[in-house]
Amino acid sequence: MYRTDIGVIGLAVMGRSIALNMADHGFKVGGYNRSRQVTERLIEEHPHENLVPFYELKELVASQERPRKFLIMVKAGKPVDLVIDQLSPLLDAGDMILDGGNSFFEDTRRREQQLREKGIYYFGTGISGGEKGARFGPSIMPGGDEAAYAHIAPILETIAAKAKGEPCCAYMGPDGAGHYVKMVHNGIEYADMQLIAEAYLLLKYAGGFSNEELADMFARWNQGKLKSYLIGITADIFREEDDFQDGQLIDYILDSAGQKGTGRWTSLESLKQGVNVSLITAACNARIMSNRIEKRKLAKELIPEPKGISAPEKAVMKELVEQGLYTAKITAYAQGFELLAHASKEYGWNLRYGRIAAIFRAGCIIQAEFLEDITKAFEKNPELDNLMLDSFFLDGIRKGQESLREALCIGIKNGIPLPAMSQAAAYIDAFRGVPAGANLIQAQRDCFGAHTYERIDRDGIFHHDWGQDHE
Ligand code: NBP
Repeated sequence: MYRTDIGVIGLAVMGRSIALNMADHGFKVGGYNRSRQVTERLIEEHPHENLVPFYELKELVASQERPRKFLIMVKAGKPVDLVIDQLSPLLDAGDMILDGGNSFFEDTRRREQQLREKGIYYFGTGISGGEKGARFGPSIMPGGDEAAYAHIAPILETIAAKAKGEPCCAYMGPDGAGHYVKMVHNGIEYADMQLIAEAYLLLKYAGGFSNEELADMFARWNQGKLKSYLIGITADIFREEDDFQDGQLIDYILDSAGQKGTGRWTSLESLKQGVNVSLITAACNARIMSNRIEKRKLAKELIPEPKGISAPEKAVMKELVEQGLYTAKITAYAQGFELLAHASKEYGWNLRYGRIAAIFRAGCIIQAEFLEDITKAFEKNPELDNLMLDSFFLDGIRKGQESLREALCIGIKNGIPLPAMSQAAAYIDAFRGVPAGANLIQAQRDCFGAHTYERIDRDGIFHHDWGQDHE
């Protein structure tokens, strides 16, 4: 009988890539997929001495010593429950199931509790990096029982990406913590991508930069403080020639983007937690607006273009957008990490923010130089309320906010939609404590609903008689 170290259940793009990654690192992997032909195709296309196909779950289970380990890589939602229902009756107390898909953290909490009652350890395991990351080194965010983590750590930490020699995988916290961190990672990814798209709009439509100039500029930015996976691929994208005609592919791609839901989950969760993640929400809304293709065409005819203003010369414009983008990026990460801090308290997870930033440094979509600075900020102060209060990021805001505001003025005057950058400026202003207009809102609430109000000159709760007409 062939012995395996771990079973991978679900051999589509992600499961196949992770299974091969494990096999490359010397782990004996059992591969199982609901549809037999997917397993057969994998073995035919990628034969590997450490990867063995199984066509019956009970045989996959029998191939392991206890505690057995299984990584589920199927579509999030009902399929995960169905696989658990088939697998768990075959297991013993102490065995482990890892869900490596993009499951909703509340589902993970429920499954973890149900399986814990049977003595089975369940790990909601966020995996980022897409197909390439999964194949050659993803960022991995496992959440579950801390003591049991020791059994899966050798496999996960070996196959994870490495940043300065350290694995981009670490124990996140109990039950849904790993999937929560992955959800917020994806939310930040939405904001990051939207900010880059807005920088592109500003440079192309107000600044008049060509694709070649943009490619060079992004490649240079990728040497400095904006250095990141997303900036790097964006530089390459601007250079890519079209497959069908002359010119770059970017100019032939439809201006409408989809979403799978993790950004929306982050946004909904933030409202539940009472945390402002306005850049992530703006990024979700920007994709929603981009989908209204026919309505946008119609409204373009109806609403005249603004008169517009001239942008400054290219060297100045480039600098404004670079600084503005960096400043806005700080606010996006500050919001995302604040949401993690609230969730950590709410769910009792004891998340370690510096460690989270550290495992985002390689393997995942938001990997960036910048994350080193986030780790340092949390090392200096593990209880840091908001990244913008750390001296390094505060300095970034101080230096960059004027550029952000100027870039926004140019964009808004020229009718360029900049929802995420606008939210960054609004967040900085709300954060720095300038009048928020809430005195008037208190007055309105007291006027129409007798909701009472508080005063600046004395303690207590007050109600004013606003006159009968307002009742
Ligand atoms: P998909 O999300 O496309 O799911 C396909 C897999 O799910 C196939 O193996 C399929 O089996 C299996 N499956 C389904 Br659908 N229903 C099932 C059921 N009732 N019982 C058993 N298996 C079932 O695969 P993926 O793109 O590899 O992604 C896997 C997970 O990783 C997802 O949660 C995804 O969100 C997440 N993720 C994906 C990426 C990415 O870049 N693609 C990145 C990060 C995370 P079949 O072959 O029999 O239909």
